[in-house]
Amino acid sequence: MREGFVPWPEETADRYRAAGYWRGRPLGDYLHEWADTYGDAVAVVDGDTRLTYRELASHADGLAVRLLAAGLAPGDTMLVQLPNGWEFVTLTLACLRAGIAPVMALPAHRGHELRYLAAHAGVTAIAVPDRIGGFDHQALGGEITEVTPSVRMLLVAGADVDEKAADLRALARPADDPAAARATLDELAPDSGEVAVFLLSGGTTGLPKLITRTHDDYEYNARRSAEVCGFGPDTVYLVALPAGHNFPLACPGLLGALMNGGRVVLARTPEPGKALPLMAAEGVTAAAAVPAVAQRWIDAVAAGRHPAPESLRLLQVGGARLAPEVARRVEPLLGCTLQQVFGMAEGLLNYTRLDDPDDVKIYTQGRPMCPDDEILIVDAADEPVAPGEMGALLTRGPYTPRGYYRAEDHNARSFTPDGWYRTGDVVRLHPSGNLVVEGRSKDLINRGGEKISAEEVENLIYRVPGVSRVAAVAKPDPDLGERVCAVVVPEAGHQLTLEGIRDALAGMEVARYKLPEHLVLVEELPLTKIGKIDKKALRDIVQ
Ligand code: J2J
Repeated sequence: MREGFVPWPEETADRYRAAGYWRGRPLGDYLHEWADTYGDAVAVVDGDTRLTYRELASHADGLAVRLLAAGLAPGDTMLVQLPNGWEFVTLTLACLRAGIAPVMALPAHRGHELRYLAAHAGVTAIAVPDRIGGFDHQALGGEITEVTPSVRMLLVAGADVDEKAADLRALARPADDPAAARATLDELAPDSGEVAVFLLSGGTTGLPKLITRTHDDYEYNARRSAEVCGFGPDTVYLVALPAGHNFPLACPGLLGALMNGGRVVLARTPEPGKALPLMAAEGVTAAAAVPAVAQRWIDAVAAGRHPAPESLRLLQVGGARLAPEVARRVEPLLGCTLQQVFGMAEGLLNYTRLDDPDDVKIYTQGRPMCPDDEILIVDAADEPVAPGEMGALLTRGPYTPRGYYRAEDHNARSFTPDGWYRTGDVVRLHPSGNLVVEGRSKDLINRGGEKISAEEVENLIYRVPGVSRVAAVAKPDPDLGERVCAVVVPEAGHQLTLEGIRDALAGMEVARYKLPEHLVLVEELPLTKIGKIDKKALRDIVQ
């Protein structure tokens, strides 16, 4: 077992195996089973590129054996920062085949995030695109390769690959001897209890935490989600959110679609002008969106800019609070079933069911997908609240890990001694048995589903000259739900501006979505009785 991974207790693991949640097979093991079952059906659509199930398996095998031939080994870790495209899907499957665990970075991440992730996970390889828009990801990948001693390989997906890098597209073709490649990979198959992928935590700490998802737990995550969502061979699933997010990856996501012989359609952007015509052209039946995206799709249809895609049957919405006024418009305007999803990369998934009554679909965030998901709603003393009262949500279950990777101190705070994960969400039980998310106790900003740690932003702003004290808080926003607001006490004689702070952070190579979008200058920060910064008072000030 990988050092730094926190296992489930043995008796609990036995129970999950006996109940059939954990099947004891690594995820990569399923690839050829899918290819044998669905053969020439199209598995992946990315612009003009279409891969059948057979092609997907042979490309992934070819890539996997070439990665191993280049010196990577089972048990290695790879930092993956790729946009939504066939290369992402093929590389992820190749990694699963070879027992290399991808660390799912976002295309929006920059040097600040990537350097830390590469070092913390001790990655041996980095995969990036050549460029996206004006940004040279290849150059940044090269810099990180140089400063991270463990990195042995830089893979670049694109038309313009430097000599120093390996050309991902060229490596992702069938092996010279497919049968031998398959046999080698079958032989090397990792144990199903090993880490299959590392997801990034929404994070409340100064630095993002890595979430270990094993082959056993992640396979169940996608399989059970697909069951709840009714995925089958006729499913055409749109990946419009960044594919490395848990939601579009495995809830049921692209993995859930592939497990069932469905088709995965990759969109580079969720913009209505691109995503809605793509859905119509490809006959998309199911899609996942954050509320901000769902709202834009609904508005575009309501304004007559695009027709609702006729094929769409299911819209999953999650990642942030969905206002009932928006929820109510989904079915009439988009002509599909709304499913609310209250999920987390740390595990627990709550879904409203497809046949739930309207008031459940509109006013609740669903219920756990697994009979063995345990939930507790507790007060400040960790005592259960009365049914229907608000409280902090704790959870354990067959796809909720017992700790973050290499984060002992933090784990002591985020998990109880009995292994309950403290979600940081404040919820209440609806009479229907579903959960309603009422708020959160964790200190983060949820910007259109993208989670930003207040502490991380504060630490960065403290490095800006002229800042005496700072607190980052969420400012409510009609489009994104929340945006980052920096409340700053300037040092005497310093003129601070929002632009100046944003430029300073951009200079530290911080992902753009984390930069503050509002600035409030104050003479002092309000404190609680015990002398901590009073975030609640600040949120009231910046409303
Ligand atoms: C309110 N808050 C929500 C919801 C998540 C599916 C869907 C979402 C995520 C995700 C995910 C919410 N209403 N419907 O991984 O597989 C907030 C909560 C939660 C946090 C988790 C998936 N759905 N949230 O958003 O790891 O605060 O996962 O704890 O990014 O998002 O964030 P994340």
